[in-house]
Amino acid sequence: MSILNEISENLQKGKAKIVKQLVQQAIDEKVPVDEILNQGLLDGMSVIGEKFKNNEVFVPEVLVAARAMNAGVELIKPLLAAAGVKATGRVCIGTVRGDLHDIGKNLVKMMLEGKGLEVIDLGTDVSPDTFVQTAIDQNCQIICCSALLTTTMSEMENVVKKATEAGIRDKVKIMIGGAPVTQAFCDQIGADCYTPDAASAADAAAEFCKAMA
Ligand code: B1M
Repeated sequence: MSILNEISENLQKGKAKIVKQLVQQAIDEKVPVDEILNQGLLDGMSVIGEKFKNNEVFVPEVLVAARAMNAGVELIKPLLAAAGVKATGRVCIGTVRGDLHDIGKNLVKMMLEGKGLEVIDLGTDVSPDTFVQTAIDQNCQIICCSALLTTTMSEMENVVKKATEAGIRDKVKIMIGGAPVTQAFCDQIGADCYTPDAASAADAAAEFCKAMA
């Protein structure tokens, strides 16, 4: 098995310590850093994403896989910058105003990072102003909003309205999700995309960024 396959396999098993050792070995063996990222770490995370989508693995497995990915990414981050490897897009994400649930939002964040996107995590209880101002200041292609309460999902409509008022609606995609959110609600508020789970959100975000590149 090649070292890149070994990285991918061990990442899928959540073996952070081994992933870190293997990534260091690959660096020492002068494996190109973009290959370590794409064919090792991101490959492993995308397998986990698919399995999560198909209910073959669950939240704990995703969390340990993401921890293993981060252990590897930490080692190659400085090398990626030096090699001029750029993120494929930039996204800001948060749970909407009044809502403190962040487990799903964090999963979406990990899956987005697993697609090679740069993610600005605004945390929870995020106002429409903060979403929109961050997208402007940080040049984000996508705003990702999560909501778990029926009482807070209406804040997503306020994000769409704020983006329109700020004149960035044609430049930024607005993606929404969370347990009470539906496609019908997405259509009703004029957001760009609803996805039911974290892995589909990451797939859709990667597609948007590719189309906007
Ligand atoms: Co709260 N809570 N909670 N809670 N909580 C729910 C959501 C609830 C359904 C429980 C219930 O009554 N059965 C209910 C909401 C009812 C409703 O609105 N219809 C509820 C309530 C009422 C409350 C409080 C109001 C309770 C109170 O204080 N009286 C309060 C609200 C606080 C606030 O936010 N202001 C509250 C508080 C809390 C805790 C703090 C205790 C804790 C949150 C801890 C944390 O997040 N750090 C908590 C929890 C854990 C839950 C439950 C049990 C689990 C939620 C969760 O994390 N699920 C939940 C009941 C349940 O769902 N069984 C409940 C796992 C997570 C992986 O799923 O977030 O749906 P989820 O994410 C999924 C998808 O939805 C999707 O991807 C993920 C998986 O792939 N997804 C996206 C999420 N965001 C996305 C964005 C995307 C795309 C996909 O694109 C951008």
